Amino acid sequence: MTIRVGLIGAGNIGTSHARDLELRVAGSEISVIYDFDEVRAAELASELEARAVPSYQEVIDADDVDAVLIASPDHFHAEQALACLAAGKPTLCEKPLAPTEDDAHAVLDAEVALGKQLIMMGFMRRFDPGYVELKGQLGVEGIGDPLIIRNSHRNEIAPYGLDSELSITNAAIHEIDINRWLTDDEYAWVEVITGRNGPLTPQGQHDPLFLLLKTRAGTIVDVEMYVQAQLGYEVTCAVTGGTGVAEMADGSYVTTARALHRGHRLPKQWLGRFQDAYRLQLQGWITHLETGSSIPGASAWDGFVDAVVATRAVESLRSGERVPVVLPEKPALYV
Ligand code: ISE
Repeated sequence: MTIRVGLIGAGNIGTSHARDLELRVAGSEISVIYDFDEVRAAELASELEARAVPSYQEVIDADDVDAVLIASPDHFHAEQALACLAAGKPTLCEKPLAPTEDDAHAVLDAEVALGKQLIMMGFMRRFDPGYVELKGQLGVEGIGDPLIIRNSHRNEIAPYGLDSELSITNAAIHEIDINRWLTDDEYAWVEVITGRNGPLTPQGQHDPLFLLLKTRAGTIVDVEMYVQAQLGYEVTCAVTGGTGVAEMADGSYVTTARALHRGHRLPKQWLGRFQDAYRLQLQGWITHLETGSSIPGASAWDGFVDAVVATRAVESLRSGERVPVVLPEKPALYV
């Protein structure tokens, strides 16, 4: 059985997903593609022997599309996810579910009203071998309960131009999600601290940003976001547990030590660092569609909670205050 996937958005990540689905994931192919740039859509369609269509709705409605992959710019995700739910098509939606709580809530409400989980969120770090190993170290058999988790997320240059709020809703949202997943916990509050800017930070913006969060069980989580760091793309996560420490530097790279120097090369951006996570996530999604097993990654509920926390973090960035995180009760559909 081959799952025929329709792609909405043929930019960097959409193109990478499409090639993975066509070439490296078992049981899938790309059948229909939409991009606002018609030439780009047509080129990818001809490379993958798919067809390009002039609107995203035509991707969703196509008879030869069994499932939809949303890889458009962030502010289109909610509208397109709602259209997929209305058509009853399973969907892998790139993160975030929406840049704001209200838009994310609308998608959650629509899926709950449908009574069926059709949306999986593209929080691919949940499939990354480094993070999976880190999570495996937690608990009584490993380093105990997580007490403090320290994260850093650095880009060579801001991928979409520097905007401090986008650093939270587009980028730090990965840490918001992965630390919920690592701890199996929700946050009680978030505070965003700004300080001395880097040499490339434009007037009126803040970079780096420091996010401080505490979970309901009391785990302290911090995130250094530095999106104009120049050094390359680097993501790290270090957990201090009750009885030990587990750290993930850039696990996928070989470390060398010579001439009084220890180090490893850095990728330019995330497609290199997380290529296995993206492929494993896609394979997990396709296998779930083929077998009817439960969603193997982040759900619409996760996408909603992450958007709530990001919205509170943006409020903290604006006000300079610590902001409580309050969530509605988890709908039975996700328990
Ligand atoms: C980008 O949108 C991503 O999703 C990457 O994984 C992230 O590391 C990067 O900072 C974001 O801008």
